[in-house]
Amino acid sequence: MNAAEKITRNRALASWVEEVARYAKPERIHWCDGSEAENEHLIEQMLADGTLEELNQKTHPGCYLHRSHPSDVARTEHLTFICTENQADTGPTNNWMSPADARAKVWPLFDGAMKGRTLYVVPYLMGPASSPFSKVGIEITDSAYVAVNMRIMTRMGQVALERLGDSADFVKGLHSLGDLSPERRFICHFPQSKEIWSVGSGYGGNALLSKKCFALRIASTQARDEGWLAEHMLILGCEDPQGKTTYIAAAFPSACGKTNLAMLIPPLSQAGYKVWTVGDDIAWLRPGPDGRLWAINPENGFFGVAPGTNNETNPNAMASIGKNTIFTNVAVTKDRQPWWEGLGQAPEGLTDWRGNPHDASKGEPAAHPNSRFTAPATQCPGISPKFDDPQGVPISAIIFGGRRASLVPLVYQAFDWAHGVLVGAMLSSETTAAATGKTGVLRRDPMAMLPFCGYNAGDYLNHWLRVGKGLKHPPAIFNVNWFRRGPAREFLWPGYGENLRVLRWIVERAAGAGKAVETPIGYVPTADAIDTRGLDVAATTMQELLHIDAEGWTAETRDIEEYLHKLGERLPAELLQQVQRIRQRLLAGSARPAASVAGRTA
Ligand code: SAT
Ligand code: MN
Repeated sequence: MNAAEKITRNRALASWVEEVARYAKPERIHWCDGSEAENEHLIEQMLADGTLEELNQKTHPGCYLHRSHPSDVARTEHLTFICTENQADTGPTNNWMSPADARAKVWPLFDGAMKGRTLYVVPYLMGPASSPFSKVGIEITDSAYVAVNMRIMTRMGQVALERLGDSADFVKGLHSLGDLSPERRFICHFPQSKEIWSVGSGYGGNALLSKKCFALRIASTQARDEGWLAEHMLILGCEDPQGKTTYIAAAFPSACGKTNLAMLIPPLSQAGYKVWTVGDDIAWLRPGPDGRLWAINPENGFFGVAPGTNNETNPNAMASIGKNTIFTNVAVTKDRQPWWEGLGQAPEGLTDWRGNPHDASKGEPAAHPNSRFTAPATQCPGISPKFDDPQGVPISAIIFGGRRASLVPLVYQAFDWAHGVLVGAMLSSETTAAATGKTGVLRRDPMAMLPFCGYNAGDYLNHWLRVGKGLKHPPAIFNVNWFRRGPAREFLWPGYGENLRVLRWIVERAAGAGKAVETPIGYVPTADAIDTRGLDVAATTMQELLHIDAEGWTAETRDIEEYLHKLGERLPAELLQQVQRIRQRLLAGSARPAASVAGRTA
């Protein structure tokens, strides 16, 4: 019995662990305390059994490589279910399974699943240790790899058990690798009883149940019931040369540079500005007693995509992953350094993500396109001093963004919260080859929550409207598009660090200043509102980037209307009215300079 087990006088927890153990029949049970010694022991054990390989300890101290089963390399949305009694509560955007069917079909897969294995009890806390908004989860898993990843991604061990005390209020996550067969792979969520069952996968969001399963799918239903929002958003603080920091939350579908934005380093031309990272993936947002929206990052680490990460695109991510990081499915160099596409010319003697000598002539990447790093958030040089603040940070602006080659301008501001909810609901992105094999296919992804909202999408959008109505000082809402292209498919906007110039306009607008033109779709910066000094972007290109094409937008409103109808009967009528109002304005062809938005306070 170790210290963690000893402090558990929690009856609900102890009896659940016993019940699972009786059924899954592990060889032994280990209660994780989250200590350094325990971590070292687990790593040693995984080095011995081949689950982990050591990386170059001189260049990458404390870093290890894991290779997943080749059929288990990403989250599997089609095997992910929300289990509610009533299918309508799950809604049209989620896969549904009745709790009875889950019991009949999925529960038996845990029968004896842990034979010969260790059952790890992983207590974890989502949110800062002393925050009243943090929540406890317990993951039972038969994967030591999951246990050590959870130690990076969450506040894991003793700290969570202490917080839990003898309360029965925790999210129960049951995970087994099973036989890793996609035929017997399921990820089931029970919002009613706050349970998660995951079997047949050891990868990422399928197995680290704190992340998408708890902090988004289960938490979104808790947030609906308790009056807050659990969102797929980064959180950053933008500090100006006077030392004033404005906090922004931002939602992007995958492959839109979310991690890069969260860790942005201002270019030299923007000296005096600084971006602080509070979170890179998930935000829990609550109305505060002051009428503002306050955010915490429930996570404690980054589970980021490796390919494309380098010292140009994201130096802070590179610094974050220099030590104490677990790499999954990356390639390795001859001297055992992690390697992926985007780090320059492939060196001689690479080993690919499957562990085979890399043959560059085949044209296949050496690292898996979804290869990942798991790194402690505190290793990020730009980590916010408010990262551990129990109250979180006050959010002045919310950004939605997608990858759109045309139509959607570089940035625009919603007229008000309700219009902003529509802007979020309209979020869409063109797929990249890496993700789907098809490029340029438009995928609608409301609030970037399509695979992560744990309940009916119509109810969800209603809940957003309701939360806004209760805020005396709602954040201003914006849409950005870093990915507009010119006639030769070239990007019109340089992106990366230069996105700070757009953030500056957003910060100004959120404070009730900043110059804008009122267009039918929202407020767009005036030609001179975004600082382009020192930037190699022609005035005509800026015009193009900020232009609103009435015809194209009219077609877009029809498309979005059609999409919203697919979200079913529970869709708020208010959003359809919003779309119609935009179309009327487009037809009337209005475009006039706007004063700053009344009533916004910083
Ligand atoms: O695998 S995760 O769900 O954690 C990351 C992602 O796919 O977005
Ligand atoms: Mn994500």
